[in-house]
Amino acid sequence: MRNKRTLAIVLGAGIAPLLTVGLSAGTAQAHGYITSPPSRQAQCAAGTVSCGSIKWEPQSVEGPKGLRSCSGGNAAFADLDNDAKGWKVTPVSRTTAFNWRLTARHATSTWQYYVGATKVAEFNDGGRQPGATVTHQVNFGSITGKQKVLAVWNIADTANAFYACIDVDIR
Ligand SMILES: [Cu+2]
Repeated sequence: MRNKRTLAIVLGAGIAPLLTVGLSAGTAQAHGYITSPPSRQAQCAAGTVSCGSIKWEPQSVEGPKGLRSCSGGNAAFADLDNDAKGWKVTPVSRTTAFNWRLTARHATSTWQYYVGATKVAEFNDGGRQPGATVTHQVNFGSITGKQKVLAVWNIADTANAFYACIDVDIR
């Protein structure tokens, strides 16, 4: 009994600040990222690669539409632009499922996938609100070998997009 009460007090003290943080993050910084194959920010969050603050908010790589960088232009997330950080490369097939986890389900214009300057896939949601998880089947066509895929989530009702880079070996 005494142990239970102590636990309740500890939890009570711990939950209030967590809720406060959770709510402010929910309104200002909750968005989405690619979980599999593991994107660079997912590898940061999992501790696969050691990173700066991106490890706490892998869903927050937001920047103006039209960028082609892994960090979305965020200096605080510059780790993501560094190709020499030892990112784990995932072997994938010519057609591969990319999975997003959305912590805020923003109305969506398009989802785009680039390898270098080549847009290999685009999915048009026409302004619809996506589910909490989204999966796209991406066909790489004649592109093979080790590649850095840039995935872009273009938001319908803001000027911004979310960015994620995924290191793959297409076989
Ligand atoms: Cu958001």
